[in-house]
Amino acid sequence: MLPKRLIIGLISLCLMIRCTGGNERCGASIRGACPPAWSQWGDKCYKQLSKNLPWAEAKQECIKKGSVLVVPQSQEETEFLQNNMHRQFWINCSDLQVEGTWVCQDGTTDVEYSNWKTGEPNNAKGIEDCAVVTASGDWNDVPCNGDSPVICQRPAPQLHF
Ligand SMILES: [Ca+2]
Ligand SMILES: [Ca+2]
Repeated sequence: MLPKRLIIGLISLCLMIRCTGGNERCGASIRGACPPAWSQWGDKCYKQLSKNLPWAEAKQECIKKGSVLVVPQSQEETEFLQNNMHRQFWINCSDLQVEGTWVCQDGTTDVEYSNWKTGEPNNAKGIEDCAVVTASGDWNDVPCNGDSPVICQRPAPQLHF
């Protein structure tokens, strides 16, 4: 049996390898640290809600769970969500404030990544102000009042040292 001190030393070493060095505050996400029923990918936890909702309700339900409506930031993240949750789902992007000006938020921070389908967003019939990931993985603007699957995201718990 390995001495306890050695085991703790090895665990600390594994965590420190994830650090960027110097005096910078650094974090390491803990594998399997998401709350029960939440799935982890990288440093985020995700949960699909049991029913489909309109966009504004979807956003509210995620906030109630201490999370935000998902907004995937890469093709890899999109594929994880499509393969493990649902092919199509709301994302935290809308042009409700100013028509044609799309705002995508990761929590309360605006994000730049987008993956619009060719020809989208097209504001069809003048009533499309909320965005979904489509079955093909790219984005489309659709009416906000339709029901779509909902995935919430929250940061995975971090160790800071
Ligand atoms: Ca619009
Ligand atoms: Ca559209």
